[in-house]
Amino acid sequence: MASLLTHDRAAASGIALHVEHALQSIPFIDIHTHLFMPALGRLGLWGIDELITYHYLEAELFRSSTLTPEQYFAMSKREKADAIWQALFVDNPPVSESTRGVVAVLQAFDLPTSSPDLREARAFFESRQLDSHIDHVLKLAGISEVVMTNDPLDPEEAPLWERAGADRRFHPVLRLDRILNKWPDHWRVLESQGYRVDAEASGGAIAETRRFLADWCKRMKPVYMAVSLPDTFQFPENSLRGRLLAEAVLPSCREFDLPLSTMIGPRYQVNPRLKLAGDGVGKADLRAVERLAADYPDNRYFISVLSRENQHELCVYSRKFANLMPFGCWWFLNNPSIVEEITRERIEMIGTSFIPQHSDARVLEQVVYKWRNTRRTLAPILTNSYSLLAEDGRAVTRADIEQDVRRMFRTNFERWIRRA
Ligand code: RAT
Ligand code: ZN
Repeated sequence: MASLLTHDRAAASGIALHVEHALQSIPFIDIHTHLFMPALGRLGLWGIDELITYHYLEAELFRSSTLTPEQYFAMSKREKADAIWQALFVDNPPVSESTRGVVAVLQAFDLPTSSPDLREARAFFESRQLDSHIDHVLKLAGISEVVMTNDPLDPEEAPLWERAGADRRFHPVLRLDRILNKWPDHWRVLESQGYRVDAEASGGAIAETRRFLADWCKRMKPVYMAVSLPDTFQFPENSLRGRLLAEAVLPSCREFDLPLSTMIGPRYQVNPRLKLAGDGVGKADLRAVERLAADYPDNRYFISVLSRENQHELCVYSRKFANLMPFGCWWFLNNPSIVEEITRERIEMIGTSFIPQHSDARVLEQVVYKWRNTRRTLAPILTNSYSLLAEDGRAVTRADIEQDVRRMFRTNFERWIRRA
């Protein structure tokens, strides 16, 4: 009854309309994706076969098909897409979040959503020119720019940065997973680029790693540095990762005035047969975040945690440490029911001082459905917050609502990267 009343009052006072208008008219910044600017060539994925073979859908395939992962991964991209289309879109109605997303993309481009094969969709995407297609997709998604994930130790990507210029639609990010999580497999790549490092990251290797980070900051001009960390992550820690983080990465972030994005919680490769789709999730010990925030007050952190069970704790830590910026409902959390729960909790505990969502898109057109879903889930949550506030005695104006939406989806990010 109470919520119905709140809803009616919201409608009557125009709150719902103002919220809807703000969400639709303010262009958002997508602060974490796996998309690439065209200057980085074939790294950027787009089109129907990539959309259908997204690893979120690959994980679902084996639940509705008798194909084994080995049979599937031996197929060509087109055969894979056909197999997934058949199992998840033809044989079954596509009701899961990731399958429904594909349907929303097809609809956005006026393509058939229930055809027996992908012929028409393939012809459509083949007819698109990438550069103008990107502009069109960003417009459809209501975003002005996206943030990339750029790995200086990726042998395919690194050489492309020698000549890649800036693109106002795509911001670079220096991703550190190979350095921090897989040093033993990758230190030789640093060595081959002329840095005097060794397997133990001993002695001068820390200073050389800082020199490596500095060179890449100058080359790439990243808006932040980033790393994904396992559910078992501990800090401080007398380990390779612990030392590299404390002695190389955090000082470099301070030197270049860059935030560090820490994404904590995957259990890597719980099922290696599924390759990219084989990671799981575990509850992390957020005392590590407490130490990062408390012991390094001059560092700023974007922070996302993958486990649903860690969300409340992250809000509490954010109330204690203003150098933490919670962001996104990441990966397995990006479902309306969970996004709703997390976002309500965050608003109740830290107001609008967080970034509600990022897309994590790996395929260009995914931003269309992911941002549409975010707006759809956020509208009633914000409306409800303002209605409660009005009931308690403070009416909000359209300008207030616009300021909040702009703050959450633009300025919190721009301030953190020192652009506002
Ligand atoms: O959501 C994803 O696509 C994951 O595979 C990860 O890439 C994650 O987003 C990450 O950035 O590590
Ligand atoms: Zn990601």
